[in-house]
Amino acid sequence: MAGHNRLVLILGDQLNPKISAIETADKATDVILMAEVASEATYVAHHKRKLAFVFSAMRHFAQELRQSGWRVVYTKLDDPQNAGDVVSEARRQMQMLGVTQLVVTEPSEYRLNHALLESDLSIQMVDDDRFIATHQEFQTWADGRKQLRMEYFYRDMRRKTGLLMCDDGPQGGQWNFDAENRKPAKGDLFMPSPVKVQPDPITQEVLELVEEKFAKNFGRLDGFWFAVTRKDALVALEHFASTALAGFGDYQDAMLSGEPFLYHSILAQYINIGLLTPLEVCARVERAYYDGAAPLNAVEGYIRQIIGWREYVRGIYWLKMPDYTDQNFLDASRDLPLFYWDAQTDMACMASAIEQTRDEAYAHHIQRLMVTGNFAMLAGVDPFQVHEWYLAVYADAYEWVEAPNVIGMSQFADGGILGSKPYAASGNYISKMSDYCSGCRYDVKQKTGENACPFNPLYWDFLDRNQAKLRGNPRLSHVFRTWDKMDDVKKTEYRISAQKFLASL
Ligand code: FAD
Ligand code: DLZ
Ligand code: SF4
Repeated sequence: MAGHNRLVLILGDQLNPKISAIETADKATDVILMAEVASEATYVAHHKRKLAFVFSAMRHFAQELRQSGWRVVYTKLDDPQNAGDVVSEARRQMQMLGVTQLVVTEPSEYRLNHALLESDLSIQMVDDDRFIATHQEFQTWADGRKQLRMEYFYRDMRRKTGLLMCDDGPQGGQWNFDAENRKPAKGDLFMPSPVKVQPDPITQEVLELVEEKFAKNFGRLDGFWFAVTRKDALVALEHFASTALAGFGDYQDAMLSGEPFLYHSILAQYINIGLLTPLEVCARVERAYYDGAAPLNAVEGYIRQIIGWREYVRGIYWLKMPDYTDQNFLDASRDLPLFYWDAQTDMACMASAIEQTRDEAYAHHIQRLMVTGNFAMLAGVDPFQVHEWYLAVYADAYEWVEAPNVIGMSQFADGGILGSKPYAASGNYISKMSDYCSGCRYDVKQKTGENACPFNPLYWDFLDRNQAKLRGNPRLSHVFRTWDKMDDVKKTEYRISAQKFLASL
């Protein structure tokens, strides 16, 4: 096939018409390659909904590219000629087209980035300019700092983007309004719901493919409602900005039974595969503040999650890979309990978060951090197994964002690179921020014994077990003081209750 200069590879999380690889390409001479490949579909046992979401969004994106005049080669998962992995499929297509040069926007995960760079293909890898900070900028920011803390990085990102900035500094005179956030929610609140899209024939075909080829994977496909095009993802953004954003700050950390979404945006899966860009999301949210449609605490809090946390975790990932996912600072070695897959546990908070994860491929931040994540850390589960679970079960999960959140923030397995102390909490925190405890067989007020909330003895047992590594942490000095003041009988009761519970897992 003479006349084609280069093959432009577009990966499943690069579905934006302005992605840098496409910006460097020429419609007249270059061909775009998109491929559904077994290696990407199986490097962890992804949730069925995540697979269907990615494949359907890829197929829709290929159709849009063709409609706008690009020549697109698209390999479906069940194509008998499919080479099975990204590098081999690119090589096969390059040979068929007689093309010697491959162009790709840098893959977001180390694994694939490395596989492409180590391959025998002639590759032009271009920066992913969807992110606000370049690798070099993050490296420069991190160089020479004793501690990497998100808050200071975030301020630089505010200055760089100009979001919520006025001539004399940050809007409202403060960088961060979290003191006004984090209220518990009541069941009778008005509850916005995300926009739900009816599957079209392309999505239907993909749903059947996933049901057939990934029947044993975790998760439910029925009721699939994710947007799979940029157009519908923009509708979802608009809907969030006009219905839920105003309550985002107040109820950011709240949890309610039967309410999986609360005032969250449910946009991460769209942002992470390119249907929306982080900056356009922030610009829309900022407009809501200037229009008087949402208060500053909500808007600043939301923008911080994206230009602060999202960029910061990506920076840490690329700074610390390839070793980051093997970190195990607390030497935790327990196997992930089976109930992370079947939700068969009497702990109402855990059952609720896991059932919702199975049904929606979604749980919000506090469920991920303070329920399933907190439990795994307190119980001493092997952080790599926890990491693989999170990478598999959420529709928005890609290693560059998942691993720092799991290994660093939630399991403290990096020993404090990402966060300054472990997010460990007893049942009291969950009771304060949710209504789960009223429907639980355990009693959150009981500290030890058969009916005590398991988070209570596990919390103290965790601190006791890990004293040698955690005692020196200044942010934990007050909890160790409380532990030290406890009499030996009480301490033994905590230890025995925790051991009995762990033995029952
Ligand atoms: P909202 O609550 O509406 O937040 C707005 C946006 O901010 C999100 O869409 C996301 O883009 C960004 N954001 C918020 N918090 C974070 C954060 N800590 N890190 C990076 N971005 C953030 N996020 C992922 O995108 N993929 C993951 O695989 C992932 N795994 C996580 C694992 C654990 C243990 C924890 C504690 C957090 C994880 N997060 C992950 C971060 C966060 O929980 C999700 O981004 C969020 O729940 C997605 O839902 P939402 O779009 O409704 O977010
Ligand atoms: C997540 C995913 C899945 C399930 N399948 C594919 C695929 O078949 N083809 C593809 O190009 N991308 C897929 N993706 C997204 C990739 O895993 C993602 O682009 C890389 O992990 C980024 O390094
Ligand atoms: Fe969870 Fe404990 Fe409350 Fe039960 S009592 S819902 S286990 S925090």
